[in-house]
Amino acid sequence: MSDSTVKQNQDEFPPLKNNLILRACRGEPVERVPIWIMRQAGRYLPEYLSIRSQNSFFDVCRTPSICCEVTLQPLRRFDLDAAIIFSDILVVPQALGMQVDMIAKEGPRFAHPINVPADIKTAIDRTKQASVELKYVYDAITLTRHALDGRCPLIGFSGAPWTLMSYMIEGKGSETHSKAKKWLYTYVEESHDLLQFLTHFIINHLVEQVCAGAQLLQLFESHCGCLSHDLFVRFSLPYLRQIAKGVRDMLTRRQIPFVPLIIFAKDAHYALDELCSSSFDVVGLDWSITRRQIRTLREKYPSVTLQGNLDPCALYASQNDLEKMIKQMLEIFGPKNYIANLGHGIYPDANIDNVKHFVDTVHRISKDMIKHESVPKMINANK
Ligand code: 1CP
Repeated sequence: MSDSTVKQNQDEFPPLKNNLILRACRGEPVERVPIWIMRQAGRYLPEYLSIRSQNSFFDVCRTPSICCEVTLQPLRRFDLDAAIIFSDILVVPQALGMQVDMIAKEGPRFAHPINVPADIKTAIDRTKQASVELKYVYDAITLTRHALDGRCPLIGFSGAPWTLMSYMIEGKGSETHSKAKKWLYTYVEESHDLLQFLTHFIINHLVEQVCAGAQLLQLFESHCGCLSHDLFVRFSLPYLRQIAKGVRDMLTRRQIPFVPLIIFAKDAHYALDELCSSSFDVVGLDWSITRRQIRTLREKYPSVTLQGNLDPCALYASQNDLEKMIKQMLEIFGPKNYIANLGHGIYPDANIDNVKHFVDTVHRISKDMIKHESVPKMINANK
């Protein structure tokens, strides 16, 4: 897409009616805390399951009209402050030529995972371009941005290099990721080469999503739980940083103003300092991060917006207990520089009434907190 076409497209989208989440990302005042839910479009919704009963997972991803419908489904039920485009992190290895299937009750499965570095040559085609191979994602984003009619911002996303590399080697989900970790100890140079290649592809994929209409970006580094701090610092963090800088530089060149970048590095409890000082606007925290850690981050990095981190299983609790947990969460994070979310994706058996209660309670309690916080200031101003 040429720079002038991009600019023209951006001007044609309907005006935004709810920019709470963008303000929270910039640290600006909000009247209530914005909330969205990781995996908010998906298997806990009967209307999603009904579409899935007639379409394969990747057909949903590849058909912009269905993709748009599925993205909007949770917004019809809940007062969410952002939509996230329906897609998957594994569309990237697919775009590079790897066959990935979604197996019912099992999850993703690669037909031919990479075992040794020599496999890379046949497994992935380095000439592939995101703008061509993943055009269906960008078409879905443009369609959805129009269909949203400015109701709330649309989030684009990608998997981060280490998470994608580990799937490409393991070929499916794994507890230990020991096959992929073996590469980090035995094929150090080849690992960096693959991570670097993925980094460039991901930067293009994220920038294309913004050009198509995405207003925020989230990077999922889901497989930090199997890394030591040392491995994280060597094989994940440098590429996360490159992506943040690369996306910003490329957007600046295309004259697109500020797009907030969210990093969600699951189980990276050992690297919160590095994440908060790595030029992402928002750091997503998983549900295992403790209240003490959150308080420390707030003191050390007051300008970083935090996102999270209710345990997805808290949605199984009674509404009374859920409300107590939400109140506690809002008190610890505080209502500013904060985006409420779960601390990982919602589970397929989540209680839908409780999801609604989660969203509405975050809005209600935070509105109250903010109103009462501003009273003393108003009294002062009147003096
Ligand atoms: O049968 C189905 O319908 C498949 C279920 C499903 C869904 C709804 C999968 C399979 N992916 C998705 C959509 C999806 N995946 C979204 C968009 C929807 C939304 O958020 O509303 C997003 C952002 C993802 C991201 C994703 N996919 C991640 C990162 C987040 C995380 O959970 O850490 C990961 C790791 C994946 C891989 C994946 N895709 C699907 C499954 C079951 C998995 C995990 C497999 C595993 O490793 O165990």
